[in-house]
Amino acid sequence: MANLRFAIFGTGYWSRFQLGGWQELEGVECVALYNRTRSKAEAQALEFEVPMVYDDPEELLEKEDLDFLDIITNVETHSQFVHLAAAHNLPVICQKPMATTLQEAEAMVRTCQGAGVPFFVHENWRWQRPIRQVKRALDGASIGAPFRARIHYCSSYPVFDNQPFLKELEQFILTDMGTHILDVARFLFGEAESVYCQTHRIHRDIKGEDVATVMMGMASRATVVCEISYASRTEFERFPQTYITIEGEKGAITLDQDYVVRVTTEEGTASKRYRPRHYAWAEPTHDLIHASIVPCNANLLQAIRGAGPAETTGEDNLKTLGLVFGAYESASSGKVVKPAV
Ligand code: 89Y
Repeated sequence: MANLRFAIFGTGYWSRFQLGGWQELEGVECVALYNRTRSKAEAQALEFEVPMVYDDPEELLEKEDLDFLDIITNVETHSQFVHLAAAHNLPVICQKPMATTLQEAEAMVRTCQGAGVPFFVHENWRWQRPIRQVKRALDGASIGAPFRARIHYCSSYPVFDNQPFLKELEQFILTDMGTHILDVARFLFGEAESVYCQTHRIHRDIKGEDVATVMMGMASRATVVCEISYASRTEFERFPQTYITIEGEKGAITLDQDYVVRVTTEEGTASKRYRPRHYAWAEPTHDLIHASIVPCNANLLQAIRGAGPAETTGEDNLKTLGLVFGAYESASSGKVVKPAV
């Protein structure tokens, strides 16, 4: 089978990890990079042996024969480039968050549906090895139906050092990390029926909120609380680990510090550590996140090949954004709201 050929738009902070992730997979090759500042694309092309570089997205799409497009630009340009891909009948992947507003995201999904163009969101958090194991344990049903869960992602990691643009976002932690954490909630517990949220801004030098607490009533009747923060001093700093506690009718599952998953039933507790793999292109401090790019890309690739479904289609990710924007609505009104999608 011939390799699937794709191009990347955007060669900033994240794209080198995305490129590393793609190079772990068989049957797919990046043939071109676009970036507004050409020199950045050239440097990355050299490092990852990508043959062509462009500073004009239209020119790239005219000259290259592609099977799909991977958009890794900043969020403000996602919509423009997804519409461009749809106009070229090109299957398209875009980074989270899909868009800056729900309306913009809905238009992106609608346009791709109308054009018959497959559209995916690169939502990798749910592909982290320990989180997949929590899902397997939950599906194994030994703990019975879950009635309450807590998903906890809180640290004082200096996130703005690597990604200074995050300081400028009027809506920060729910768009940056809420997209991931609320998506994990949907992955594990299904859809929500109600959302209540409170936020805080603790860092003085940023525009948006850096702490959010979201409580959801799920269609399954379970209660799920998500705690998200980059302003929480902890005894053991474990960025970027997510901790999870699930209480079920017959037992409990926890994902604790250092990737340990514990399943407790009346028979006792079974525990095992699910460390992420380290890839040569990944930053060791970010192994958990970077390693999850590989199965996420593999899942999207199988869908692009028509060999199976993708978990994080644009349509599916709208529901995650419905929770994110529902949470903002609740935080500003002080009321319990329905998910915005
Ligand atoms: O941008 C965020 C992401 O997707 O994972 C962690 C991060 O880099 C900082 O919050």
